Amino acid sequence: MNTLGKTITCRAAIAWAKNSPLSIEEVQVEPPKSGEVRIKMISSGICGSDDHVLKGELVVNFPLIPGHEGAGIVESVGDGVCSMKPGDKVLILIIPQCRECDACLHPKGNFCYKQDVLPCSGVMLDGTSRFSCRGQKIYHSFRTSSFTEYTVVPEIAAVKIDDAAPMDKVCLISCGFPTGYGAAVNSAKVTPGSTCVVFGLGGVGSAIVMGCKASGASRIIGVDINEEKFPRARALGVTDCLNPNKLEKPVQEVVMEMTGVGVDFAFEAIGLVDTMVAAWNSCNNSYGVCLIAGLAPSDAQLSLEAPKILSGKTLKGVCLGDYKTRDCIPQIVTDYLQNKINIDPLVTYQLPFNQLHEALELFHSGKAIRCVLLF
Ligand code: PAD
Ligand code: ZN
Repeated sequence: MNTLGKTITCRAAIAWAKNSPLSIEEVQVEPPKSGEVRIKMISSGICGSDDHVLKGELVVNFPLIPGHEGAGIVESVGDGVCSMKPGDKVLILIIPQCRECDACLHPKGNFCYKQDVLPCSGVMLDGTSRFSCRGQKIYHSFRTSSFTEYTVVPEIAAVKIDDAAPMDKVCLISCGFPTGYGAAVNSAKVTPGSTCVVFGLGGVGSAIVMGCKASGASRIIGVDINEEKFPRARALGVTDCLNPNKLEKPVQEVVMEMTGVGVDFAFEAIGLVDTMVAAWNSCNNSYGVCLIAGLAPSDAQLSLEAPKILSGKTLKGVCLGDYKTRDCIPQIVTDYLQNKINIDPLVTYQLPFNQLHEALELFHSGKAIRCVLLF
């Protein structure tokens, strides 16, 4: 059936309100407008950021179609789109790259001004939505909704990848993998022989562990309250596992005792203020580097002992591994195809889209590092 220029009716998951169970509904997906692309989704991961959206920890507009960690095939393109064409394999990007704003033009910046995470408007760049259900407007999630058979995203929030990419897995290279791996290898630049601590051993934290290991870290301490995460974390390179709920002292004190001087590199991949503070306080006072990848609730404030800033350690936030997304993500896919990196250990489950609730259960129980939905 030729769908070009026509509204497509397909299945999508809708969150009608915060904390309400997702329901799979028939939705209408309008054709892409100028500068947009419509994509047939092939796979989508379930990321911690989606969970923050569904729980209302991030301020967003409902109803919305969640998901952002997606891989698909371009169905059609709007006027002026020249970086991809129908039939191309693409990843969608929660952090776009417009190549025009201050962040994109800066050699280090990657938090493109056209992102829709902080804050989340839920609409396309022209202020309107491409989704509706029974006549009601449905909002987008980060301009990248992926829990749907078809989505529309701005051209700058998608990137063409190698034709040989296995589409049932590479969705993780759209967000979780580069976020974590890049935090270690690109942002922190973890050094050989260093000591690291990773708070949160989910999808992002596991990719951080992989990056620390690949960088030659000699000790990687993994922290999680769900001990189901520990066997897989050890297989990825974690040398010591800590469950803060089973410790007699605050976890940062235990990390200090274990290392004597504090770690060289601490990473937070949970999104909680307390674990951000614990990561900061686990670092060596003089040269430690603390990287925050977790996304805290919209109204959260971070409070640190101000005098201790003076001693020299570094606090840095990191989004999408500090990669300029359209420039760097395709190369990560190619590196995967050339066996330079391996995302396979992160893909612990793959389920068809109609088993979305089972997939969410695997996510919430912590049984999955990443559970991938297949469309
Ligand atoms: P995830 O749910 O797969 O992993 C979170 C892990 O944290 C789980 O293993 C939990 O058991 C563990 N955890 C929860 N609470 C605690 C606690 N109090 N102490 C210790 N461990 C705990 O999520 P994820 O890995 O997909 O995402 C992690 C965070 O990273 C989340 O805040 C998400 O929004 C953020 C994120 N940031 C970026 C970015 O670019 N900075 C990209 C993608 C995700
Ligand atoms: Zn994500």
